[in-house]
Amino acid sequence: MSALDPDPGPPPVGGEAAEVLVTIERFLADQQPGEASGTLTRLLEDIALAGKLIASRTRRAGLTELLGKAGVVNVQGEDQKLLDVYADEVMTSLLGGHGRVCAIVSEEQAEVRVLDPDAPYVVVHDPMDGSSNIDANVSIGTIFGVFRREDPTAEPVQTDWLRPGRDLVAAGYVLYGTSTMLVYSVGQGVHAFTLDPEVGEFLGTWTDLRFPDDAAYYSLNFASLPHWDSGMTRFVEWLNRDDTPTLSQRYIGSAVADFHRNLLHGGVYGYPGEIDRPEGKLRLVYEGAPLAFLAAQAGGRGSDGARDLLDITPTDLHERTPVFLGNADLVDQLERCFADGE
Ligand code: AHM
Ligand code: MG
Repeated sequence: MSALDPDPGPPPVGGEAAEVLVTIERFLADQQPGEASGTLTRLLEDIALAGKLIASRTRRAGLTELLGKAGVVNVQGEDQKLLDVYADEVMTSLLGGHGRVCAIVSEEQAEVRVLDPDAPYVVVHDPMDGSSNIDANVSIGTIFGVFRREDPTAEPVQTDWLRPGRDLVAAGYVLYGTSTMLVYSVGQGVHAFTLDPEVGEFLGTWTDLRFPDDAAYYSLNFASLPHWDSGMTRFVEWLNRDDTPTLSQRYIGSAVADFHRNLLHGGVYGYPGEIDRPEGKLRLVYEGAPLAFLAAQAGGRGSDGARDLLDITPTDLHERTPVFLGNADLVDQLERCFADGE
């Protein structure tokens, strides 16, 4: 798609094609005309700009020796790739200094960074999700969530960022795939924009995305099957209960990309807890909660297997949780499979 050829093609089953050619900036402004200061709109525009910069660097990664490791280990004990570091720096530098973002929580930083103590919003983000896929030229993404502080005049406190996903006022992701797409919600449906590299703008592609009723995929890393407990085993049996399964299996290993495909085609993504690692791998604050917010806005759900991910109040910035995201009926079924063993 380009600005000169604005037809985004047939919409996914659960969405509508954007009716007019619109930039993300114009769409945001039109969508929230009542927002007194426009601060949240500006903040989301800053994230869109960060997405463009990261997309540009991602496209040239193989040429600029950005592939490979930065030589440091992040707070999760994982190798940081150079693109992780770059994406983290871009997000921080674009979000700070405008009086909009009080504090930022990042997968790549051990501590919360207070940018502007008097500002009204807190941003949580995974600047480069799926980074183990970078070397192989596989889709990766930036996940973000936005909280509004209850009292911006007060000193920033832990409860400004250790909050349940239900308190998010916005969430989204930028997916660096075959094209770059920004998908977001401010609590009024889920909208998707595609970066036109020729004009450098995110252009409206689909509005009001909804998980289609007939799900196509489930996304699980079956290498971990021996480590899953009986609830997961029951769910896998249920998924494959017929001779002719209705769902096909797809697993990219970039949560944001797996989520995006399942949002368009219907399905469920899961990173379960394991017997020796019941907390799983993914992080609640900047992976599970923002994606669960989007899932709910698209008619789906997020769960840790027993609780709605949006209802969990984190006690630690980097808290891990089992994560299941997708069509509501599939997530409901998964919870039943876990509950059956209790
Ligand atoms: P990351 O944030 O360090 O990239 O880790 C999270 C990623 C998810 O995007 C993905 O679903 C998962 O880790 C893949 O893990 P595994 O290789 O164990 O299946
Ligand atoms: Mg991640």
